[in-house]
Amino acid sequence: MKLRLPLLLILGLILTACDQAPEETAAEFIARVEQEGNELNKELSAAFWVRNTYITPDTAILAAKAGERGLEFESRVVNQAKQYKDTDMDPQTARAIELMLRGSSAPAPNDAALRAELSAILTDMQGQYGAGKYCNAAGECRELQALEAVLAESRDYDELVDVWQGWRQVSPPYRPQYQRFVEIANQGAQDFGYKNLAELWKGGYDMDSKTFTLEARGLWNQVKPFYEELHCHVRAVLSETYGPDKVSLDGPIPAHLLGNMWSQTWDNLYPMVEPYAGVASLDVTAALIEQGYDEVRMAKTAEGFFTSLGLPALPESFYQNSMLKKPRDRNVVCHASAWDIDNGNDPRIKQCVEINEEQLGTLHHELGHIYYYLMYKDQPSVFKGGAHDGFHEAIGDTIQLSMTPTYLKQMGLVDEVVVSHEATINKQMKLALEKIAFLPFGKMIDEWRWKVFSEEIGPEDYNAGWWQLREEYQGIKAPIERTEADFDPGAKFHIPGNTPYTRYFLSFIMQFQFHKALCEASGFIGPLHECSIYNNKVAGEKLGAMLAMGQSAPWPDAMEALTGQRSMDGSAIIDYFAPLNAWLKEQNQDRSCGW
Ligand code: X8Z
Ligand code: ZN
Repeated sequence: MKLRLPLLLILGLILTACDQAPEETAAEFIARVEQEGNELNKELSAAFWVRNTYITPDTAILAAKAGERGLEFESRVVNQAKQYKDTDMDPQTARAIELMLRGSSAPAPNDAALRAELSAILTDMQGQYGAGKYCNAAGECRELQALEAVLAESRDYDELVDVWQGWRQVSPPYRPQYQRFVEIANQGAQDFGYKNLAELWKGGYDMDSKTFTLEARGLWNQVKPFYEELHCHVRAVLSETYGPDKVSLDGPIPAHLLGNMWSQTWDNLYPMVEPYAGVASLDVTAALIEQGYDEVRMAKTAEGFFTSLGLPALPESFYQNSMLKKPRDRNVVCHASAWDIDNGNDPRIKQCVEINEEQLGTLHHELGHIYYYLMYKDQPSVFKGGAHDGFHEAIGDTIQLSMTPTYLKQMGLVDEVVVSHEATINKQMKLALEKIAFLPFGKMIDEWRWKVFSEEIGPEDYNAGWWQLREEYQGIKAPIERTEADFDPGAKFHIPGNTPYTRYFLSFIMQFQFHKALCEASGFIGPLHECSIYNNKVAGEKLGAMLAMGQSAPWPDAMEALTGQRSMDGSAIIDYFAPLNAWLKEQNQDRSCGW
């Protein structure tokens, strides 16, 4: 009896302690996470950078271990941040807590063994993709970029089939790992309080996930009719080229004929579909080669656009520490990426640069990420990030919209600027094959993943579910029979890499809004496809100010700062392409479109 009272008292005290406010204030908690996070980040980026630029079993061990520590940190931070939810905080602190609660694209489960497994799976899948090669019947082995070049240039139907299916042999080995990844990452999402990983991913846009789903669908519906016109015309040209037995005029297009490994952009078909043959040559690749450009000069050319806007020069370390050239003697992850190492002090890109126009474009894309890092460098870590992930993807692409014939002439990359209706249609066709063709692809990848994460598509239907969406959105089909022994989604970088993809869909819409706003700020009057903001400091200041906000405020604030609008809107991209849209409608007049 004597013992009981004190025991109850102690229990009572413990219970009261748990009821009380957390020991740290939210602001103290955020400051501690900032410091711990910065330390950890340095170590993790070192491990991941080395892994990505040197794929070996040893670097897999180091990266997986580092990833595990990152997940442990994330788990701790999110679970602690939960205590502050719905408590009284100043707006900045509340924003910081809200961002912490979002978790990452592969959220950490509470269970340590699961975290270790998750990290190991992701490291391994990425390595397998990065080291992927296809050896054909003749015993000739090629890596992804060489295979992509065949898709881009060859017009030999059977050779294209061979290379298309050959690359897709990379992914079946990790199909079981992907399935396990889905299980574990869903557990992580649930441990953070989400229904599944799809809900977590859709929760990153300052609105509830249902509203976001509708928002994205609305944007797609805005641009879909234009895509259907482009599809109709390209299909007709392909049918003429390969014959109606290979490309039928009322069905989906065989995926391997579109000039790209994933049929995501079709600009490599430009020579085949050029509306007015020979009017205004746009062959930038030839000029780059002729003038002896190398990787560094290509990067400096891209940097030159950003500095012309009044943005800072890249630090010297950028050129020392980036990987701009594919090493000859080891496996690396060639898919281009930008890295914010050491809090904006050591930004780098990793890209297997080849001397051509597409890669020059990608360099601008990557530098868009780098300039975001540089501009939000002084924000606390929790606010370092794009206003949303689509903003981060849109910056470099926005700049590319200013690479008009006039700009290219100034750079000595085209000979003459032809001003005529025909030249405009040609130029717009080339750009639409990149930007409009991409839209349904940008949309369908995460349609697939959202369904996989919510278990609407089960592991036994991964491939069938994929091709159903490929047909529904893009109007394309596999050139040969596919079965569940294949894992075609896994042959696209962002699936084993677990990078969310809706960001690119949003970016391709928003970059035209950004371009329009920056052109207006620069004082440009005229059709937007003729506007270049090169050298314009007013536009540069406006862009820089938006970048410097990072993710410190909900994205509509950043959108408003740049464009005056508070929403994403497809009318800018549609307006931009008005001349081509009219031209396509005329071409398609007597055709039956759709699939
Ligand atoms: O992955 C990228 C960038 C790196 S963030 C090179 N992009 C997407 C892709 O290649 O699939 C840029 C556009 C779409
Ligand atoms: Zn990017």
